[in-house]
Amino acid sequence: MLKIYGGKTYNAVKVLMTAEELGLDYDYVSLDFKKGEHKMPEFLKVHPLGKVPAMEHNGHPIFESNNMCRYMANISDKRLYSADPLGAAKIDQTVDFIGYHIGRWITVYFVQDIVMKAFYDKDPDPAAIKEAAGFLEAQLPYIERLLEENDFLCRDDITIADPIAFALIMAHEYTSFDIKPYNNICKWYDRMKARPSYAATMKHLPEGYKL
Ligand SMILES: N[C@@H](CCC(=O)N[C@@H](CS)C(=O)NCC(=O)O)C(=O)O
Repeated sequence: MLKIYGGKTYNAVKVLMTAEELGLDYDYVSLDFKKGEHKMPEFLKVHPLGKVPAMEHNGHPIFESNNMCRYMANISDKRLYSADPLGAAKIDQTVDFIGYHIGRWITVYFVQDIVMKAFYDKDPDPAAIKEAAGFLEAQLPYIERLLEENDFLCRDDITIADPIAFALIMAHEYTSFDIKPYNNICKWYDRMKARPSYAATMKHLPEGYKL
């Protein structure tokens, strides 16, 4: 029994898309941040700090989106991961690079272009966007090169790194983040978006990332 808790956040999209790719049977609960549903005592038993996404598998609470994706791949047939330590390290290296570098700066676009308006009625800070754009200009060419070598980020088939990156890069549809200069990333993005897992995931977020 797998229960996934999410909301309007890219971290939930990573997890839902991975579950869909793996063909897992799950129940989905969407928590409304504006109503504070993620801070209710029941949910704090699943995530002690009241953050989403999180999940319960056979009664065990698990959180941190990348960890959740990896866990789901491990309890499945490992098709999206690797049973070999070196293969797993190569996938984790891409997952970590995306999270600690690319994702760290794409998050600035989410915060400045979406969250500031929705929660604080503030305009984006151009200096913060400029800084994020500068770091992404240095980092995205590496992702572009990975996609020169393979159709997906780690090999010619999908791994957990792809939905994890896709959910973040999806920001370009809702913010001023632009992927047009990166031809391979654009083609990979379209390939990911055409997968049935994307349509199934977005049924849970009918308005996408709009808050
Ligand atoms: N590193 C965590 C991030 C979790 C997180 O910060 N979630 C945000 C939404 S993207 C949240 O729940 N924020 C509400 C809060 O912290 O009160 C992950 O990857 O799952």
